[in-house]
Amino acid sequence: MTVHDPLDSFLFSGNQTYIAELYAKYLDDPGSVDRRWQEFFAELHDDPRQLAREARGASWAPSSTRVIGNGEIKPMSETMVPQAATTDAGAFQQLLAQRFGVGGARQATLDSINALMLIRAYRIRGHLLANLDPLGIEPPKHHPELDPKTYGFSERDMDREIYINYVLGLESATLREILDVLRATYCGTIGVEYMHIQDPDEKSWIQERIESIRNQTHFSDKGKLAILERLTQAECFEKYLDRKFTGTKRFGLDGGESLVPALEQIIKRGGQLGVQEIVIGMAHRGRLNVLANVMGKPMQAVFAEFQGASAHPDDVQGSGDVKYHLGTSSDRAFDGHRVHLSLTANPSHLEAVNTVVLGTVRAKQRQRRDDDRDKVLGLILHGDAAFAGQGLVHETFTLSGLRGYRTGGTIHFIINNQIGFTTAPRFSRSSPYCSDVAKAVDAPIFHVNGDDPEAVVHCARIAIEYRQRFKKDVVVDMICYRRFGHNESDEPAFTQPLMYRKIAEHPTTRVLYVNKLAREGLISPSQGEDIVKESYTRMDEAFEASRGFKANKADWLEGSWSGIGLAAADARRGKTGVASDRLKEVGLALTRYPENFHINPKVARQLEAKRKMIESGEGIDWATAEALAFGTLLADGTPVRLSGQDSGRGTFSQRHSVLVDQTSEERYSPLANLRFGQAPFEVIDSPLSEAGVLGFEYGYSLAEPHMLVLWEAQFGDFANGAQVIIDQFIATGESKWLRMSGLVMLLPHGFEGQGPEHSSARIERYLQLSSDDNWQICNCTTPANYFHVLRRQVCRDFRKPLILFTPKSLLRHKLCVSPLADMGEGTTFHRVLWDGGRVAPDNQIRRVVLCSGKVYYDLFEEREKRGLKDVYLLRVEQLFPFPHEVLADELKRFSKAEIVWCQEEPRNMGAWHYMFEPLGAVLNGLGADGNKIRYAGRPASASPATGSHAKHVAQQARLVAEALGVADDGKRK
Ligand SMILES: Cc1ncc(C[n+]2csc(CCOP(=O)(O)OP(=O)(O)O)c2C)c(N)n1
Repeated sequence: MTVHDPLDSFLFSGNQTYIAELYAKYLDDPGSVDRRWQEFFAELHDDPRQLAREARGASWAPSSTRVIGNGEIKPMSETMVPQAATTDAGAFQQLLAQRFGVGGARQATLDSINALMLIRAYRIRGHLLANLDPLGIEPPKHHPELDPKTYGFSERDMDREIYINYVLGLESATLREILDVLRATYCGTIGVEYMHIQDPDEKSWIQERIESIRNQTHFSDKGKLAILERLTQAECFEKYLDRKFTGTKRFGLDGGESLVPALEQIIKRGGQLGVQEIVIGMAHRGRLNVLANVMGKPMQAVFAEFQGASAHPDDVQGSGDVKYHLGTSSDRAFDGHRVHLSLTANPSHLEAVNTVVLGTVRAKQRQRRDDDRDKVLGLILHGDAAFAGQGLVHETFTLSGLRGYRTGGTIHFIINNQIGFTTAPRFSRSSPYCSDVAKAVDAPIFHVNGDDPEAVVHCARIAIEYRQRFKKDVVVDMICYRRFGHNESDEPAFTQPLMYRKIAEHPTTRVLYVNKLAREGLISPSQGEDIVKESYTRMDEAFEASRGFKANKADWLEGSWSGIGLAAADARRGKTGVASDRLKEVGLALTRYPENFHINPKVARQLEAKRKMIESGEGIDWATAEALAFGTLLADGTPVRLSGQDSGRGTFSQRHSVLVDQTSEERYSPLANLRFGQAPFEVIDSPLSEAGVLGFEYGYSLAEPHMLVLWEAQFGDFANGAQVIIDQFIATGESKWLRMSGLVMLLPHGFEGQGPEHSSARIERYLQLSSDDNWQICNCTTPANYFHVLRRQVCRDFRKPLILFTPKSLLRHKLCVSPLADMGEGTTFHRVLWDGGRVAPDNQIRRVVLCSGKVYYDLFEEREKRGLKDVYLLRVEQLFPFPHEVLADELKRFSKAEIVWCQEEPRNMGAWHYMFEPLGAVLNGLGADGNKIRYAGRPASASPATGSHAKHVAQQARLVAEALGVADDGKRK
């Protein structure tokens, strides 16, 4: 159905005078009018509640003033003041008859409805006609829904008075005036998309906020000068760098300078609205400019880094990073409001920093007791190509409204320079705007022409106001251009010759603004030049000071990190054992739930089994050991946060950290109800995302060293989807950016015949990334060691990420249990575990089989079954840092024995390639031949595991037999 059809079929059928009445009925109850009329009114694309609001008139509409197209506000004449704007159809008719005469009422009714439809079309699609592109590459196209002709209006109708009942703040106006208002509001240098928002309050807030002022802030002279000053600083900074360090990569902001006054506005207005801290994430483009001109990083430090100085003092280790990835923090104060700013360090991988920022924001909100989430704000800057292209952007939005992850809305600012390296937008997205993904969460989107700095600042202001009010994400899409190549040594004309010819002729935003202010008589062009000179003088001074500049302090281990230090070179045990009465107290509390709670009978049995374990102090299984680790930390005041897919129950139904009432679905967590005064426990079933959620938890751990923060993969190999977070942040963050993290990654791993996709957590990948003491990689075989390794994370005075391979079948394996005493006072984590069976004296040991993880139990059971006494099993529980001394101590007992490394992973996977060298070195150190380590495991393979269960069983039997040195049929080789 076209917009026009119903007009033909209904309006000209002789029943026109009833339309208003029908319309009012429709507003009250859409079902009360004929289906075809419903369709007709529904074409207005809105919900009845919103229409009713409009029919009543805007809440902000001046009751005694009349606004016309040019924004001028005139007093309404007495005769034009209605009794009250109303939805009552009779009153509406009466009013029209009064104003337009009985004969004119019919036309007036039609005009009103048509005008209303036109207005609504502009609200929805006015942005299509907006002047958004500073280069004017593609002029706005005609759109029929924005053409008055579509609604039956012709040129002749332009000056006829139309009653529109305070929509747009106008009681009545001519079509010409209405169009003027609409074009000023919706088609100027700002195009707003907000009509997709489902929530009526949010939608009408935006509508009122922009329509009441025709979407324009009238800046004071002081405000305009401040904008000019910030623009000038932004432009001169890039030019100065270009002049002093010609050809050096800086990923300049040139063409997008309005970003700087816009960020100032967010900080300033945010401060007025209660924001105390802003966590910023951004990529390369304009980062140096933001560091210097927004974050207040001393210019001499920036210049010194260009001259090769390190960002850190000489005595601080680490590989460092290029200057356009570094983070920093500072305080800014506006009008007495102090706002702490921190720019998160980020890797080259675009958009990867997004959820890291969110996690940090959430942690800081907790630290500041910011329950309303209005004190700490996340602000993420994006490039247009990256925003449209990277899936992590979607994951970022997905987290925005979820329990456990929400941060009260993020401001997204897109520096939309209409190019991604060399690729034009039409080749880099299928959607009309780069920002369209934001519509998935109903975020309002402000497209704004970057050459109108006042409009950009205006949008920034509305964005922060919206965020503070509704605690939801909002997007500013600043359309600008990139004056030079992707970086400063790049030739853009190879691929965009026409665009770059236009850019070459295009004056800078600053020049355009100086001209505008000169036209307004606020400054003379020479005053604009004075501001430029001042800026250069300041930078010259900083440049001079930069020559001898040396960073004297590394910006780490401050704030919530104070008291945390560097790791020592010892066993790093920490005090992880817990007094037995505390263990029992916590253990029994784990089995309690409210009396009237309708627990699932199977879960009740599990809790009962747990109670017996605790009471007897024997047979503590994996999940109970984990709960004891969490519970003892909580009881002693350390909060625990675990997030992952289905982590509350646990993928393998092992955890049940959240009990669900079988009649009401109410949730109860024993770990959150252990004792009065305990620390909070949070377990969150995450959305089905790996990269986004892992990034979030990493970000959380960056801000909060005094909490056990864990992320759990459903199966270990799903972490592949988060590889960028693992490679770019977790493995390297301390080395590149001096940022510690105590994050734990729980990765279910083990070859149990479940096929290629659920067996391997890809141990080899983590081991390959291990160096420089960057993290810890453990694969524990006992619940007690699991208990200790978890507690160790927060019981020492340094933090390192922990990559922990966790079991599946061992969760219910009769041998995989520990006595409570192994968690008691004085007990500790063991990097290497000795043989748990009865074996021959050391000098009679024929073989030492080293292994890690679940295969130990396969080896153990087979050895016991075969009654072998001369094979010793040594478990490497911590693969990295490699436990040289402990292994040397153990292995020196068996000087005559053959050394075997056994693994269930294929030869090209697992720990084999990693182990060979350091284990060989240990053996060489003992006078043995380190090259003679034997391999027992699956042969090399492209896929981690077979899909055939029978084949799996045969392979497993073979590798176990090989390791034990017996034939597969049970005979000794
Ligand atoms: C995930 C990822 N893929 C590829 C790159 C290489 N790369 C660096 S910048 C860039 C273009 C980015 O374009 P856009 O997001 O529009 O930002 P701009 O550089 O134009 O500011 C590309 C492809 C990268 N850094 N990250």
